[in-house]
Amino acid sequence: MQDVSSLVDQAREGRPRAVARLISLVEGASPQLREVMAALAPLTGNAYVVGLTGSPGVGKSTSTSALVTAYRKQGKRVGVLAVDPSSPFSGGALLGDRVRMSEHASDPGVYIRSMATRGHLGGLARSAPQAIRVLDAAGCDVVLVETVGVGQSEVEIAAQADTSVVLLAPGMGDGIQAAKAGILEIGDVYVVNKADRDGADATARELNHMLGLGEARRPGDWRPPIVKTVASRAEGVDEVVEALEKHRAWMEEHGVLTERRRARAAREVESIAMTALRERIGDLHGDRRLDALAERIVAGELDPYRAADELVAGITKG
Ligand SMILES: Nc1nc2c(ncn2[C@@H]2O[C@H](COP(=O)(O)OP(=O)(O)O)[C@@H](O)[C@H]2O)c(=O)[nH]1
Ligand SMILES: [Mg+2]
Repeated sequence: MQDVSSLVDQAREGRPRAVARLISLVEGASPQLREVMAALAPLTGNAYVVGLTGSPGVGKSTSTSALVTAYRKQGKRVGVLAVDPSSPFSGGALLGDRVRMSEHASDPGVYIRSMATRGHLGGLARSAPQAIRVLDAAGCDVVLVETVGVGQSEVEIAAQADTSVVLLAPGMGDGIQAAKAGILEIGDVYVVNKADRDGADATARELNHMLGLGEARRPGDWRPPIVKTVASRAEGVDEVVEALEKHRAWMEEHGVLTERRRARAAREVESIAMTALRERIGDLHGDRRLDALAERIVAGELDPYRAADELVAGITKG
């Protein structure tokens, strides 16, 4: 067992090993999870969390790396969480990410963490916010979360950000894919990357059209901008940073940032509580209380709804 408070102190001093250790503790079902979360709580709420999502190969890691450079120029401390459910732990995508992030590897103002999974997305969706909290508590001003935006859980992870950036690239059939995965609903900023390739303008136009279709905006509503970039040459990245700053300012002005964080926290509590309840109810299989209720139903003394009420009341009393 490790001393959590000294780990937290070290993480706040910017020691990468302490940050890594804390993330490992909150990732798994560590017995120290609760202690870590309690220690982190008062230290969080400062980091601006930006999610980057899009199909594999669209340029998320390249863009993330370019954004890190841009934020470092502003003197900000940056955390990067690369969540890649599509690749096994030692697989190609994360390895590629590491190469694309390698220029930041020796920068003490940057902390980079990959989270991979072998098909356990639900768990990742649950542990990503805890990892974000560790980076926040460790003093990161900005946390960039890269996820592949192809499925519901990935979109869930992306939705844990304050601002969601959706990336597309020309000629990847992205428009249709994006609509399918529902990422057209979550984008606050859209990036058409690989603008050095043919079709970037057409992709931007198509996207603009698709975004406009569902439009029922009132004055003062946020209209997601579309920014064209060549991430591999860092072109357009300053415009992305500018769009992020505008979105953040808009959220603060309209109380949206607090509202989003509150909604996120509520979902998180709900999910933890539901898991706890499900575990307790799971424990009831073969439980005498359940058997007794079942007998009374069979005997016509009780209906199943009343029985369920009694059961839930019994469980929540502890
Ligand atoms: N031509 C071109 N290639 C790019 C651009 N951005 C990234 N790439 C390349 O696209 C490939 C996938 O990039 P990566 O950042 O790993 O995509 P990810 O899977 O979304 O993280 C890499 O070979 C990058 O070098 C760009 O703006 N233009
Ligand atoms: Mg990547």
